[in-house]
Amino acid sequence: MWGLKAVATSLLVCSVLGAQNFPPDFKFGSASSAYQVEGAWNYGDKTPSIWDVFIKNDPSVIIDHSNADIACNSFHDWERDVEIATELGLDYYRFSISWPRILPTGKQDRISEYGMKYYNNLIDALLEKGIKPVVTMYHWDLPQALQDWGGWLNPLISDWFENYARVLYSLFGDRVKTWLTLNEPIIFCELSFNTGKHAPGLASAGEGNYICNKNAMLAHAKAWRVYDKEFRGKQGGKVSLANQYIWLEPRTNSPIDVEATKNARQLMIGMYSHPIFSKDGGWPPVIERIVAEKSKEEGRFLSRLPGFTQEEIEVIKGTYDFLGFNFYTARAVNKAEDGVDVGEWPLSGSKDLDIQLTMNDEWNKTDAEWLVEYPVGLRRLLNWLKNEYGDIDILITENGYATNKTIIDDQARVNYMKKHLEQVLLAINEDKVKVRGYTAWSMMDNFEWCDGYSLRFGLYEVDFKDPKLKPKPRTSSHYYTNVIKHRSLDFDDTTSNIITDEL
Ligand code: PNW
Repeated sequence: MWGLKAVATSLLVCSVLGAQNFPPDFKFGSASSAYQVEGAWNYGDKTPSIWDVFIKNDPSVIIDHSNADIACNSFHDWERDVEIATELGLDYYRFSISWPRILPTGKQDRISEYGMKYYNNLIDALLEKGIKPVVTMYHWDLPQALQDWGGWLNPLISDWFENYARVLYSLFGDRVKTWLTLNEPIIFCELSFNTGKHAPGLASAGEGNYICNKNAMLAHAKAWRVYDKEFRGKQGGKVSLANQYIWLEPRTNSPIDVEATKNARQLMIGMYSHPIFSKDGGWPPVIERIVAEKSKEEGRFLSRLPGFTQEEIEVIKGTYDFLGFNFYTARAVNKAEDGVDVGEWPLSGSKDLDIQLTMNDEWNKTDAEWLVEYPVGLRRLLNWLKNEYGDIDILITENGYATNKTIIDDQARVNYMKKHLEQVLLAINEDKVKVRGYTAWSMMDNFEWCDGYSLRFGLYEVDFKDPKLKPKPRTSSHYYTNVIKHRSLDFDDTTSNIITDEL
């Protein structure tokens, strides 16, 4: 109930939070990815991606033994997706292009008519509604044809990716002005090659993930450079990548844990950002040194972390027009006691650094095992990034909340979104971090990788048993529509009224 005390507290909260309005040019979007929504896995000349093959080989890799053969049926029902994006009032819609749908061999020898038509339709329809397309080139669905040649472990992948990027710029760059090369390389390198839980499931902890990391940095850089050299002049867009950052804080104030946390941030954030965004480029020096020492102790002549040549460092350094990242969660860091098994996730490098990443009991749990809520971490992260890499324009490319139930009145998601947006506002207004936009993951429930359809992130609910697959708006969709409409967190709204912890 709104007692006097609650009202007073809320006024206090408002004044402490400062202005509740977003800058007039701040942009709001929502996101999806090809594999998670499109379905039509073998339509026309599309060839299988590594995820198609991974699941078909062993359906038990997905918790509910489901697959994404149909998913949200977005390939056939893109008009419905545009309608939802319009209903939400989005400034932009972030979606990804399926590499094997547009280039069935993975190479440039054949461009699919079906693929071109689908993405052209989607892009044109969005633009007609005044919604900008923000396009991810790679959201984990590598053509199996390229996996057969080694995929992310083959150094040639960066050239294959450069060619793929060139195709995308020439086909769609007249209308797409914001590109994200890779989605969360840390996740596709770690989960594919460290734990092996993601396609192609080739666990080789402490090796494969580092090789993938290097190749991913080069792939991103080459795609950015092609744009810069061949397309920027006539197309005038911007290119970056969508990294995954988990905010890390020391478990205790002991100098040992504080030091461990500094190193852990270089592992979690730096390995995918230092080569691109730092002044010096290359690997974070501390990680390069520690992995080299460990490798030597193991009797190896070569570090498990492959080095960059000076030329590679220069190729990668500065390949950004803004900084994009996905934010969901946080971990506490402590130095592992001798002999303690630090576990396999989130990072195989935890073993190299002798650190443990754990959850803090004070952070709210969600239905996703890995997702604990720590919105303050987002503001701290934004400040850390500004200190570490400079005053770069930032786009939050994903942020979202999971439930394992179908639930229309998703107050918990509304709360999560509101608390994160409050921290974004504080970072903009108080800390002067240049956050330019926020992306809600996800526009509608979709295929949540190894969690199948058991975890839901959507602003719209999808009943996957209903052949029509008609999404229903959740309370969070009304809330987000209001935020976008008012460009503020301060509005009177009964459909998405929030009971926050403070009240
Ligand atoms: C992201 N973590 O994955 C992906 O970009 C989406 O495709 C996915 O659906 C969404 O977030 C929700 O899971 C993540 O462990 C995977 O911190 C793992 C983590 C974060 C994001």
